[in-house]
Amino acid sequence: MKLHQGMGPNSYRVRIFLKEKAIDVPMVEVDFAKGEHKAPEFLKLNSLGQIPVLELDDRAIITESVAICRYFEETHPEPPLFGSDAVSRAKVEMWNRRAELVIFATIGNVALHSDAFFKDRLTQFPAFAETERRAVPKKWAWLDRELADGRPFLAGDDFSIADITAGVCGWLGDVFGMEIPASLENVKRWNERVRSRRSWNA
Ligand SMILES: N[C@@H](CCC(=O)N[C@@H](CS)C(=O)NCC(=O)O)C(=O)O
Repeated sequence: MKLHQGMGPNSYRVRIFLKEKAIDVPMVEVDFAKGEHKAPEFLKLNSLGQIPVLELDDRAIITESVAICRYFEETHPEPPLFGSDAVSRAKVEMWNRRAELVIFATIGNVALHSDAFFKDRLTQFPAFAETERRAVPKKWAWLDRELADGRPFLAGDDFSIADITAGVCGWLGDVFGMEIPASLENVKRWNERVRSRRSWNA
């Protein structure tokens, strides 16, 4: 088994997940700077030319960071990071989707539409990047209101993939100059909780 991974929030999500589960997987570093993710050999693994990619021993390929995490949840159920009963599983799914659709997508749009790295991948609209940049604090403020009930993690009492996704959004925001507003006490406490885990430096 090999995990093809490298820079960026999606590989980071999987590495954090593996560390939470204490699973050791051989890693292959894919170098964006050298264009390794668009090389013909790599496109055979993932036709979208993106990382991470999990290659199993029988050569089965799994792409999409959350699908890769789900595979490891099945093979290593403890500790559960996708919930442990009907309600908690649904809540984890709900919060992971919300983190991706509300926060990750907004920060991602800023990066996609303003960073030189993506200039050949899409037509960039700098004005859209600016609109999205201004929207980021409002997305965190929404999460702050959600966390005002005092729950420690996004989906409830237990740390989950949803916290990994949203935590990585905080990191991505730092990288692109969109720090979580310091006034948001609930998000600040949650973010510190996530960053203090041993998996954070994965
Ligand atoms: N939905 C995919 C997104 C994968 C993705 O966008 N990976 C980025 C790095 S974080 C990438 O490989 N970007 C290069 C490109 O899209 O050309 C996932 O969750 O794994």
